[in-house]
Amino acid sequence: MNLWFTEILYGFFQTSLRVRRVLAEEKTPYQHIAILDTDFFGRVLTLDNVIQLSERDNMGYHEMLTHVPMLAVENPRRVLIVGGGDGGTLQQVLRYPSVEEVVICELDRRVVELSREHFPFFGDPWSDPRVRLIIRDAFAFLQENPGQFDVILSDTTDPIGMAERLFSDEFYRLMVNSLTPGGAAATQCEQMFFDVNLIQRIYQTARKLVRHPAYYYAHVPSYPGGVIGFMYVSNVPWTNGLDKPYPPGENRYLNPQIHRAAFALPEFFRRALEEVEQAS
Ligand code: SPD
Repeated sequence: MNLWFTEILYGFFQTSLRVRRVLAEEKTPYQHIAILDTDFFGRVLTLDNVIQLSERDNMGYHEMLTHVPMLAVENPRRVLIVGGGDGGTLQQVLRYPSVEEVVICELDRRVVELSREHFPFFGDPWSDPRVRLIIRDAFAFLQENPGQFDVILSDTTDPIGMAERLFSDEFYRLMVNSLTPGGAAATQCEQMFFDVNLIQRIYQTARKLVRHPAYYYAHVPSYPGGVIGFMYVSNVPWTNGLDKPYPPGENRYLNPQIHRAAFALPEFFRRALEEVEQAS
């Protein structure tokens, strides 16, 4: 069999993975979900034909999205995950003994159910009594929960279709409004080579909302161009997390050197963000 999955997220670039077997495939009211068994990358989740995670390299994404804000905040107790129905971010959040509750606000129940069945490497975080799964739109949930969360992690798909709103100024405003004083958020914030304008716009928004926004990134070879970035959004600087001990359990991507280096931006992109700073 010579079956390939091809993602064309950007019109000028494609990624292909060789597929051994299609483990699950279905169309829900929200999206097309597929779980593939692939060569090298292992099990892969795609939503609307875009790779969300692979068994091989998801740790760069999930550890960096989670631990950078979690470590910056003193004893995070209540955490909100927006999206994240695959359970990868949830697994990382639950490593913190200080966490009393994790609310996960996911629109599509089938992402949770299929991921739970096919991704045993996330260790079934759903069975932890601290987890509260809410199947609904994150906007409405944020509106109803101001000042509630020490950490918010926006673990979303790309800004296409229904997810576009999760990259809007209004979403960032609501998210910051739902943080406790001293809280921190991190969002999936795309690719510095391909999405400069989008990231500049979000950085500008974040600068109006908090004192210490910052962009950082991780290597994830199965994503377009092999990198993905995050926006750190907080009144507490990310450097607060640098000397903190990691939570129990094993990191496979993050270490103290990577933590610092993730914020060191290539010159073309550092200048793009500097332009935003100078314009406001
Ligand atoms: N272009 C790919 C971006 C994928 C972001 N979502 C990842 C979800 C993993 N929990």
